Amino acid sequence: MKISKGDFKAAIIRHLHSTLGTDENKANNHAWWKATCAAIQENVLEGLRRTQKTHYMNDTRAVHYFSAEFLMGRLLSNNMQNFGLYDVAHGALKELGVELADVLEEEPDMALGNGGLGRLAACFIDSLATMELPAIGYGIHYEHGLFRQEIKSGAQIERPDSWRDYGNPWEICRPESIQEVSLFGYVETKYGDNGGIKKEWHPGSIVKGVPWDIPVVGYGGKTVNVLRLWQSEASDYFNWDVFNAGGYVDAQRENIQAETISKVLYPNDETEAGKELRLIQQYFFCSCSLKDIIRRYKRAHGDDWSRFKEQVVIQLNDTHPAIAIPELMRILVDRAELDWDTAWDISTHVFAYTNHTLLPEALEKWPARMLEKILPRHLEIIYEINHRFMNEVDKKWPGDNSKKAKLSIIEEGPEKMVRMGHLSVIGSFKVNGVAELHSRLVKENLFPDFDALWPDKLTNVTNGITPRRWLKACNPLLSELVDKKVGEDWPLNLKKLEGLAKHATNKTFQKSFMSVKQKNKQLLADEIYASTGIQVDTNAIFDIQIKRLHEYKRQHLNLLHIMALYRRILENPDYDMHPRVFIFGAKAAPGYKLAKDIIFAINKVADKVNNDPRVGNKLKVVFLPNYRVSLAEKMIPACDVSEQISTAGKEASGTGNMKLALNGAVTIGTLDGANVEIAEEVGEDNIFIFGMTVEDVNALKASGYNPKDYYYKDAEIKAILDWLETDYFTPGKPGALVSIKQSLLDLGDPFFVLADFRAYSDAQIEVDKAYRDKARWAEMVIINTAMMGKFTSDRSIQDYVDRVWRLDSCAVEQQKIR
Ligand code: NBG
Repeated sequence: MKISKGDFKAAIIRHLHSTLGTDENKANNHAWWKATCAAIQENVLEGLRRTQKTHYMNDTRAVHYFSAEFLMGRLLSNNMQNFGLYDVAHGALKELGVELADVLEEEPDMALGNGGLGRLAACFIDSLATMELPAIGYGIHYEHGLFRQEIKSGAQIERPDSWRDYGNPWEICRPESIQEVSLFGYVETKYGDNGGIKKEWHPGSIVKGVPWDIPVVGYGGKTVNVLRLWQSEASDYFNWDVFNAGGYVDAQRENIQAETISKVLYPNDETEAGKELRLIQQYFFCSCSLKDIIRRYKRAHGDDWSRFKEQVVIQLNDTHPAIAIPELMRILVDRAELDWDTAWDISTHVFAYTNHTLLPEALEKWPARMLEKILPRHLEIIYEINHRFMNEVDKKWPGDNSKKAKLSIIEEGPEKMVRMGHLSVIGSFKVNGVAELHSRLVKENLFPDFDALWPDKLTNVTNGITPRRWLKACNPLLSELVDKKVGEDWPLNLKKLEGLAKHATNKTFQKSFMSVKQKNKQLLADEIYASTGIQVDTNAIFDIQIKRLHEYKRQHLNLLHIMALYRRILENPDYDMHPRVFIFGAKAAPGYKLAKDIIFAINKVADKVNNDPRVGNKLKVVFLPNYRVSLAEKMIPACDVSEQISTAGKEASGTGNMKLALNGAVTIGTLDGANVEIAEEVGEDNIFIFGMTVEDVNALKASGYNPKDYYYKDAEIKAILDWLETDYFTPGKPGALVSIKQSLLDLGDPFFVLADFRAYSDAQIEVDKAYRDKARWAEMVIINTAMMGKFTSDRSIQDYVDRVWRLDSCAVEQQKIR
């Protein structure tokens, strides 16, 4: 039973009056947004209540997804879609004289993540709720999410993000579930009468974790799970001590320190921060979450720990929450007083770990000294875990000390380091990579000895994306067309899209499909004009690279190719190419100098190209500032060519590649990450694969790669790199772009940009040719959409359920939507 437009209108007005204290005549878009959210939230909260009750009554086993990042984006449109209320709300607001599209724009993105890893977590909790699986997401309630990016004179400037400055209508504070977290201090060893030893941690500081719940509505609106995010506060207990001693100012200072913990998201993507505060953040949310899980378990099972591993599975999203492993051991051994073996048996049946990268700079390691200072008891526990593990290694490889050194959690050296990846593998019952190729490399290169020791532990779960947000909500025109061809249930069963394939050569269908693309391109062109003042022609190829800025993702390879095209046009005004608009969206980590230089270079080349009358409409370059989920939702439906050009072996999976192909873009890419599986699905005729494979890269590395060979051999490469050194793109400032040339020539081109340049350029010529053959292109595009069924996050979640979690779904009774 669904609510009528009239009733929904009444609900919005009711909230305008009694929740917001304003009225129809005074309300601005922000107030309309909040009132609409509040009207939807009525259903959300009813669904949440029913879900929690159902899960409690059925005493369900649940997965707990521990992640330092959840990149949720906006929630209103999604929640409306999931309750089937989108059209009702649209109509209701229209009658009130308000445009839904304008209202949706009022919502700030919830950007509590950096990139792929955080967005994956958001897609996964969407699928978990949709598939009616009992699940809780656990993370940090950052006051400031990922920085807002501004571009000033071509350069990235970081501004604080304040996503909840004017209140967030979705989150619910749960003071009744506050937890306390200990930090610092020392460990006392107590000797019992029976000769037993007991450890007692005397913390030096205690902070409070305040939970905020974000309801996660499944598609269809039946199950509503929660994302529980912890906010740090000074604990009353701690403050009183200082306060009573007359230290009012000191008490305030402690306040600030405690609150610092959840203040900001570290803006580093794929780089370990190595900072004390980061470790404290990690421990803070893990400790709060574990205590929360245990509180819930005890409500049903009291002090009987024997069913804990049956009821609880915890997925560690990368090593960021790895400290949860010794924390659970501490709780079980020191607090619950279980013996070590029983505790370890429980722990190692509860945790599973997902690895998201092979990049060495992203593999977390903490100085043992730092751990000792912040979490002294945990360091002891880690040593004990390691000691017992080393015995196991010795049984398998007797006397082999080099094996031990390789496998040890502790890395010896001038500074003793704790390897969180090793701890995660040892403490988990399953470890997975995020695409077939990546998982193979995890086995072969990252953890080969662990694989030899425990042959069934390492596995693969290829990433996925939620088709609810990444097609249905973000691309209504295409969704409507798809509905007509294959029925309306594809958002729940994405393989249904395969039904489009048989129409791929049908002229009428091609025309409808391409006309949708054209309209989406117009919408993006308007957005580009509004935010940059650049006019682009929608008949041009829209070529898009959107992802964090990183050398391994090779935005600079794209840039060098743009410069090559520019040169070719200048040298030959009749250079034969279909007009193309290269569009970028990317944030660079604030401390990543070369990444910021690449953004600067893209903008400088854009200035020049876009304003050069000799180029005309053939070439345009656009850098859209502040790339984020809501901007992605506008860019992805408009894309013709999807750039997935990382150095083979470096991109664990990629998920943007899936979103773009799903929305009818053709990929130009390397055989890296999930590109490999996308190629398998769409077939080699419907994707442009170029460049070196992992094996080629390894061989070239082994034989000694010298980028200068390519520089001297290929006149075009030489000309482009030399161009970077002049002041052509930065008038009056020669050398402003030279760091890129230096990294490619003098610093050895660590990501093989020059080695792949010619193959890339050749593949782009093929793309150009294919696009000009309208029928061929339309067919390719349709096949891409049709064959993306594998990449729904529902399939990923089903794989986790089958291979890792062993979880049953639990039906929640449908509510009457109001
Ligand atoms: C990223 C990988 C991506 C992958 C996402 C999600 C990290 C550490 N890794 O390739 O680089 O798609 O994780 O798995 O953010």
